[in-house]
Order: sequence, then C-alpha cells, then structure tokens
Amino acid sequence: MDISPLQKVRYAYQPKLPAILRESITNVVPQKGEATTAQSDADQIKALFPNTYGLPRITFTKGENGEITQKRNVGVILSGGQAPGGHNVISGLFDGLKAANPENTLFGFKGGPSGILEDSYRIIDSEYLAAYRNTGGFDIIGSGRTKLETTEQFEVCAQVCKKHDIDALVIIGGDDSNTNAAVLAEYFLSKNHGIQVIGCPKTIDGDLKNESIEISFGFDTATKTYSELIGNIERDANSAKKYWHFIKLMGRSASHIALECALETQPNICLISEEVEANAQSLSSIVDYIAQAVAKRAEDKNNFGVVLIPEGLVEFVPEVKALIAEINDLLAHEEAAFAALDSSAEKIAFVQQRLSAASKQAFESLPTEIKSQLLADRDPHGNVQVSRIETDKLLAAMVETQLKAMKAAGSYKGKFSSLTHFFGYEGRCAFPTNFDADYCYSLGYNAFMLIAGGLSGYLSSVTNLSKPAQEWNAGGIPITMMMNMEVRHGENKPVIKKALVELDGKPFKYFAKNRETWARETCYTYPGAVQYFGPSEVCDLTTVTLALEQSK
Ligand code: FBP
Repeated sequence: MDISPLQKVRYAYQPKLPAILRESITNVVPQKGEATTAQSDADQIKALFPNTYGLPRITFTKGENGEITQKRNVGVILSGGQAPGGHNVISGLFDGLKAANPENTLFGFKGGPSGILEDSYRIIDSEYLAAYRNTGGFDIIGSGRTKLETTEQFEVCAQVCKKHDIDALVIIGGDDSNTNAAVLAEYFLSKNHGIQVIGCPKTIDGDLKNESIEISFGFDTATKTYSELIGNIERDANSAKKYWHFIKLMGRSASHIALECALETQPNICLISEEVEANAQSLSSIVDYIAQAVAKRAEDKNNFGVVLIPEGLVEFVPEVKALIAEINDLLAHEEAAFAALDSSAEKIAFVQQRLSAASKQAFESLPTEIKSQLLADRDPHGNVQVSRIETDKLLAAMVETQLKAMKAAGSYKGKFSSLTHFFGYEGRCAFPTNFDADYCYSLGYNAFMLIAGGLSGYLSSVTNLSKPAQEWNAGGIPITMMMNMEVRHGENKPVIKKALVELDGKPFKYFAKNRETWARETCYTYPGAVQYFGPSEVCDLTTVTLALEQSK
C-alpha cells in the first residue's frame, strides 16, 4: 500500500491510556458503584430490560485479576457514520485482548451490522491492524447502517457467535446503534446465550453524552477539521471583503458541531437549532435576523461575513418541523403509492395534495430543490437525511431576497454576494487528533476490560477528559441508564436520549454573551490545521465545549 509520510509516522504513535489501564492487565479489577436508573420512564425501561436495568456503574481499580487470562474470542462491529478514531478503538480492543492472552482472537464483522447477519468477517491480526493504527476512516472492516432490531436478527447473531466461539461483541456506534446494542445484550441474557455486548460511544455529532460519556469520539477531530476550514474562509473573507459565506455543518439534529466551531472561530453568525426551537422562530424570522446583521455590517462598509448553519436546522423551525412530521407519517402510510411515482414533480404534487393547510403553505413556500430533498429516502432509523437538505443555499437565497426588499425600502445600502459550503464528509475520516487517538484507544482497551469483567449491556466510559490522559478515569455505564421512551415510526420505543445543546449550559451561554460583538465586528480566530507533533498545549487540547463544560 502507498502511504503518505504523515501516515507512516502516525503508525509509530503510541496512544496514551489512563493510569489505571497502564497497570499490568492482571492487576486491574472492575469495581461496582451505585445502582443506576433510566433517563426517564424508569418503570417502562425496567420492564423491557429486566436483566440489564439498574446495573451498577463500573470503575476500574487495582486488584489481583488472574482470571483475565482466560481464552476469549471477541467480535467487533463499526456501525453508522464514520468518525475519526474508529481504528484506534479496534487497536485498543485488540491490544487489551492480546495482552490478556495472545491466543485470544478478534473477529471484525465487515460492512457494519450486516456483517454479522451475513457471517462476513475477517480475523484482525497485528500485521493487518498495523496499517490502520492512528489513522482515520472505518475502512479496516467497513461500516453500515443496517439496524439490528428483530428477534430473528438477534438469533442469527447468536448462531454466528456460537459458530465462531465468540464470547462477546463490541458495537462501535451512535445513539441508535447503542440502543440496539442494549436490546441485543438483553436478548442474549434472556436466552442464556452467554454472549456479552459492549458499546463504544461514537459520533462526530456529539449528541451521545452525559456525565459519564463526556464526549463521543470523533467530535474533537471533526470540529477541529471544520474549524480549520472555517478559519481559512474567514481570513479569505476578511482579505477580499466581498462575500458572505453561508456554511452548513454536519451534526444531524444537534448543533454541538456548529456551536463548537463558532467557539473556535468566532464567526459573525451561528444559528443554534435548539434555540430556534425554544423561541419558536419561523424561517422568515431567521432570515430577518441574518439580513439585519448583514445590513449593520454594511453600515461599517463590511460587506462580508460568515454564517454557520447546523445541518438539522430545518427540523427545528416550527412550521418545517410540523411539515416533516406530516411527510414522515404520509410516507409511512402511503409508501407503495409514493414509491411507484417516477418523477420528482409527481412526488411533490402527491405530497402537496395530502398535507394539512398549514403544512401545505409551508411546503409551497420552499424552492423545488428543497421540496425534493425533504421527500428523499429516510435513513434506516427513520430520520430525514438532513445532510442532503441544502439549508445553506435556502438561507442565502432568502436573505438575498430580503435584502433586495430592504434596499427598495431604503433600510439597506450595501452590496451582497454570497457563497455556500457544506462541511461534513470532509471531517469524518480525518486522521484522529492526539485526543481522539488516545481517547479511542482507551475506549477500546476499556471495552475489553468490561468484557473480561463479565459485563454486558454496558457502554465503555472514559472520563475526566479535559485533564491529561494519565488522569482519565476508566469504567462503564449500563446503556439502560441513558434511555427513555420515544415515539419512533409511530410506536413508543426505548431509546438512548439524544443530548442536544443545552441553552443553560456554559458553552451556549459563552457564545450568547459574545455573539452580538462577533456579528457586528470582525473578531475571527484562525485555529489552523490539526497538529500532531509539538507542544502539548497545541497538540493535545480537546474542545472548547468540553473545557467550558468542565470549568469551575
Ligand atoms: P452517526 O450518527 O451514525 O454517527 O452519523 C452522523 C452523521 O455524520 C451525521 O452528522 C450526518 O447527518 C449523517 O451521518 C450522514 O449520513 P450518511 O453517512 O449516511 O450520509
């Protein structure tokens, strides 16, 4: 394989573990903490998860653990969207497994959860793994979005594991994949299959978090990658002084990525979907907010700027949210009739005729491309694929129209020229930052320790992350403690609660305190490229969000 010079030197990087996991592996034991409950709806979660509800938190401490050397086979699955660091989770898991017993074997199921259903795997050995250590991507075994949710699928998983003598599965995924991991763990226990399931918190979106999961892996690298690009665009804008850049950022429903990038780059405007929802802001009021900021900067002869837009924004604008819910319902009930239609125009007409008056009005007000994007296929979890909705273009066009009206009325005298961007896929497979390389390796090693502790239905948890790796804590939390009941596909289901941006949290408050100044003045900051070698305060720092969240 041809490799770049950076890739070559990154192979040699030795990720840092928390102090407790640096101990000899036979000298670490799990310690049970207090029993847990659920996020909410505890009675229903308890009834649905009789074997895995209420389990204790786990932390690892020093202690004699001779049994850890028992021979084990483990399977690993990468699930959902790519996030930098996945290869290091597998490296940490592999190294833990082999440190305990060199005879242990790691099965990598290919192409996501479908790999186990189809019994498609490869054995991960040290030679194969060497080419992936400390690199981005999920290409070591591939990923996919197949859902593991039916009893038939669970039984296939059990049979495939039994065929290969697999004692435990590690599922590396986001909230939906870990919800399914919890259901699978519960199923295996209820059937006495003797197969453990451990999850690892992955997603660039940053929406899988609580006090025991301080950050999902990949968020650090992805936001630093986008922030570098945003900083470069800001500097370009400030040099040429002729464009307003509308930048849509990945992150699905949550605005954590947009907020973190705003904290790192101080753009003129950053929209936060959670705030839009809390204030029930309509699309036209958002457009007006941006147009007024453009007009104010124009008064200072600053006919340029940068606007950050979270990709899930439209789902939080009340009239569009209601519209999407109606479309979801409609598509679920009239799936066959809708699928039989050929052209996009026919599909639009089909939906338009069946909407309520209010949603019809909202739908009709949108440009044709956005209408088609709203009707595009849902992902396997039933989510609108917000990465396909061109909110950047929609807002740039609407702001331009509004500014024309303001010019005609004499309230705006500037020049407006816009460019649009979407940063998402650019960041998902970047070389992991030192933080993500260390964190992911620790999560994987720690996942093995949870397996060795005989645990199932747990999420690997490494905390105290704003401190140096040496001071990180290692342990696990039952996945059920992150769950609540939500309506999905018209049914009440147990799911991990998505962590959205908290408007009373420190990161948002810091942003809100500064945003007026950032809007009017030019306060850009330029984070530059991710650094892998050099002073620790440049190379090992994690996100501003985490630093603010953990500040006293
Ligand atoms: P996960 O939730 O699986 O981690 O994926 C996150 C994400 O990158 C979102 O930010 C984005 O909306 C979506 O995946 C894109 O999905 P796809 O890779 O299927 O295009």
